[in-house]
Amino acid sequence: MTQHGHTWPAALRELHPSGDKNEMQNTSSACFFKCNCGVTRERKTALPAKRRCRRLRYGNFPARAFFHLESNAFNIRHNTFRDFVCLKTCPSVCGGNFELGAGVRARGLDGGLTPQRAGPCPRELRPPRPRAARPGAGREAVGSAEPGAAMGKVLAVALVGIAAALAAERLLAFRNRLNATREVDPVALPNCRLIKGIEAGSEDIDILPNGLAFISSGLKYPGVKSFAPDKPGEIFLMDLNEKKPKASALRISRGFDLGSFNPHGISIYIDKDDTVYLFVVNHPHQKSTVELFKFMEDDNSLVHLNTIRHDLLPSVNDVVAVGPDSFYATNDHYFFDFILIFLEMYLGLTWSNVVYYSPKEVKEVAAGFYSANGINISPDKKYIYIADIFDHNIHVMERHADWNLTHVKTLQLDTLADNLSVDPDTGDIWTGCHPNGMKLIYDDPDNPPASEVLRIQNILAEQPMVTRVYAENGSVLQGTSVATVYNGKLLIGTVFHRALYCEL
Ligand SMILES: [Ca+2]
Ligand SMILES: [Ca+2]
Repeated sequence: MTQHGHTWPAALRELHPSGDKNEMQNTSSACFFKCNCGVTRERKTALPAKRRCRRLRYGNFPARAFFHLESNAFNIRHNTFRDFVCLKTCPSVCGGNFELGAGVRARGLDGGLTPQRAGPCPRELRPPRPRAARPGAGREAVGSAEPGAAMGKVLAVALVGIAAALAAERLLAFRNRLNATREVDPVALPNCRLIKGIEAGSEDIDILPNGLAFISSGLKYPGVKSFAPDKPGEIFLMDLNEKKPKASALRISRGFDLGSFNPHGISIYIDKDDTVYLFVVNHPHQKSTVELFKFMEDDNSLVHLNTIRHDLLPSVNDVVAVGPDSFYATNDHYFFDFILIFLEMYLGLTWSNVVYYSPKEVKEVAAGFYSANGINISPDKKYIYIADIFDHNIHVMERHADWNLTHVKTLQLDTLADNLSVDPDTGDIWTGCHPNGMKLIYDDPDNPPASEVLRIQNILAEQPMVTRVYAENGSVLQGTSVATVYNGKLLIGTVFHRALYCEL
């Protein structure tokens, strides 16, 4: 008798001698209490694992059998029958050769059987558990069948545990790098006002010795908010000699793709002939370039001279110019794609570096940073300062004649230092900082990223003096990235928010 090419089990053939398909399908539940199929020791003891039994077939009957722990019996399930057929031994190993005993419970069967609800076998008729039935053989056989599966489970649990522990440890380290729990204690400055016209960032600021300040604005950076996502970036100019200085956008010469202008870190270089060059880190179309401009003071414009791209400059954050066409640049990450940057940060990879660029030579000069960000040079040009924003510190590196750098010291802070400015008169380092980097990333309008400005005096001394000049919870200024001084005036810029002008 076949159905769909399979042989019906002997048990059902006995219950349904007619072999009527519909009749057999009416069997929703039956429990066979006696069977004696002469199961071999090895095969029987190999069965009690539920998963293993699931793969078994009831002879040629296309059913799935599994061991039912509660009833201590093997259940057989088949789509044709909507419920279980319950046997006290697994018939799949009997090849259908087993005896039906008394007490068959079934529903919808002919032959005087009482319809009953499906359920486990009656307790008194349950067979002993396989191990108890043949203690010696069972243990021996179980011992030979289970260690592999058990070892696999132990290994799986161990791997999951290790992965979970690693993920938790990385998450904790990630939160620590972002200073995720820090709240800022405010430090007020009395004579400050927001700079009109700057609403969508002032990520970096550099000031000429004559008091003209360049402000890069409109940065769109992966994972960071923008108040003007569709508007190209701009470079603002501000004359700090004026009584009430205003910021105005500089005109940029034709031939430069203004539509994709996405300015980030900047640096001024004054040549021997007093030509002023402005180096601007740019991210057109999610790439990194360094744009070289010449500043035309007469008509407040920038003439674009060159676009610098290089494989060693994949994710530039800031530059410090050291010649009319050469600079040091920080790569804040190895990647520039948001997901990959996030992974790089989350895993705590120290793949960020500093690169020296000149038309003749491009080379890595420092490496091993979590995220090298602001960079600047001492007034005597001997030292390069590098902020590792996620390591909460500033590295002092000695500059050599071949432009290589060697580490001198590291100043540890409790904040995420972004760009670095150097007071040309005193050599003090000023930095705009993110007290809590998590707020910068998550950008909750009710809990905005705060602002903090530090002044570092005598960084080469054994005990440099670090002063919190300004700190604020984000209600005025969100996400400070730069602070720079000129003649008793302080400009404070932000990654994507506004800018502050203060008189000290
Ligand atoms: Ca800079
Ligand atoms: Ca920066």
